[in-house]
Amino acid sequence: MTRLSSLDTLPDTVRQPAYDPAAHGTGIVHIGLGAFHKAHQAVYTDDALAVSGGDWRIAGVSLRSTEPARELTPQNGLYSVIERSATGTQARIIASLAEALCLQTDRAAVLVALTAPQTHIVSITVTEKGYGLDRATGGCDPNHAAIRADLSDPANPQGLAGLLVWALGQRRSRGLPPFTVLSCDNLPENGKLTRNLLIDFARHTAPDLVDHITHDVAFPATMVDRITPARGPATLTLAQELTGHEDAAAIECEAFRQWVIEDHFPTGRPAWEAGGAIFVPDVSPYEAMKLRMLNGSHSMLAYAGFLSGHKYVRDVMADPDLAVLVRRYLAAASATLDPLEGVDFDAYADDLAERFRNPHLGHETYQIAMDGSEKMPQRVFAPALEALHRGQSLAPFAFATAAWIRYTFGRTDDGTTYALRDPREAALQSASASQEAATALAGVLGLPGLCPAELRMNDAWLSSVEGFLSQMIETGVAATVRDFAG
Ligand code: CS2
Repeated sequence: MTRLSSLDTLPDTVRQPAYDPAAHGTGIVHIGLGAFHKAHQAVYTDDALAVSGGDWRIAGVSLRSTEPARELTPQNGLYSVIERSATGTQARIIASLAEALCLQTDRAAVLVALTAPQTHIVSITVTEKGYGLDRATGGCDPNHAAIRADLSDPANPQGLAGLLVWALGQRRSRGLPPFTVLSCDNLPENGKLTRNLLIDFARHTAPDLVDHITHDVAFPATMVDRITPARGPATLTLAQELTGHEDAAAIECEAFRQWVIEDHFPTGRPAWEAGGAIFVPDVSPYEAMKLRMLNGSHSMLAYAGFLSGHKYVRDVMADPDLAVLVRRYLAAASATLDPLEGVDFDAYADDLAERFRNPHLGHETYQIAMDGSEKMPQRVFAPALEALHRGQSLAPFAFATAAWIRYTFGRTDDGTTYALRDPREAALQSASASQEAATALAGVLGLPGLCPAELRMNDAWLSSVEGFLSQMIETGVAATVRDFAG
């Protein structure tokens, strides 16, 4: 079987790019060339190229892993997206990636791409922990490995903030307009957050750039959505079956996708609306809805589900008690949101439950459980605080928090041990080492920059979390789930 590398020999059943990739130049550098980018922004860009053309292909960059470039380069950037819904499976070939680079091994090419006159946008998916953000100050975290390295050697950047500030400085000194910075990670107000991060980093390394970044660089906010499980060997087999080619870069994801973007691109952008992207003046209500409802319930079901022995999200949804808790969480999270014109939160909740039930998606609870210390603040603590202010029940959020703290113990109900996979793994482990509810609760929630003080000081909140956690320790997570589901 030949390797995918051209569009010439694909079966008709596979959806192919409706444009000639070679006829379009590169206009975007994307940092964080993982499955999510390939399932989301690259697909929207593929649609935009087909409908409106333009020089908007993407130079994809991974900061550390050499794997994406190894997979994509021999395929001329082509790869299959296998879209899986309850009703069918469809392969689609994406041609919007012009090249795949790794900063470690293709440094010169990455720097050239970032400083090229034709680069108008730098988009980002480095996950929450990739930013090196100090949540307490909103600036950069000097203890983050890449921030630390780049603060001490800013001319040789390794991480996101260092790289972008360096490139913006180079462009300015060469008289080139800055690129637009488009964060596509699940962080609240991701545009503003990235802007503050770069301004703070520049304050330390290039104070003369602070004004420039503050006034001349655009950081539109976005809400991104597409459930994209980590790829397994079965994905590659499926890609072969569907396309008739070996495809080392294939990914699979749900059929649904959504992108809401603040329309602030001073030097232009692809016609992403061709793929269904929505442009709005203020993304924050959409972002809050997605982070609190989709991601919040995801985290809750991942911790409670993983600990009670459910490998996949679809298995959690097939457990009637957990399914009740997911619906309850969705309702509680939606009650913390202000009304959003044109959006029905109940219908959104129904759609989410349906998406979580997708029988063809092997989305592991262990994957979602990763990096809890980076996810809990915006997904669970923010709506919990809002519920407190509104006098609403704290129980669903307290339950999710107890499940996360219980997860930091590093063993499931049946005693199986696992790695936490969290950037604050060591701190979490020592905070919960006693495996005793009150101590673990105080230790974990007391970690700096994690849980808002107002919540941490609230007796109703603390006793609710402690109640659930004690029960999880004494009777097991599954029994606590059953009891809470009532
Ligand atoms: C998930 C998200 O892994 C996780 O934490 O909650 O990756 C989720 O699947 C996406 O945000 C969906 O758009």
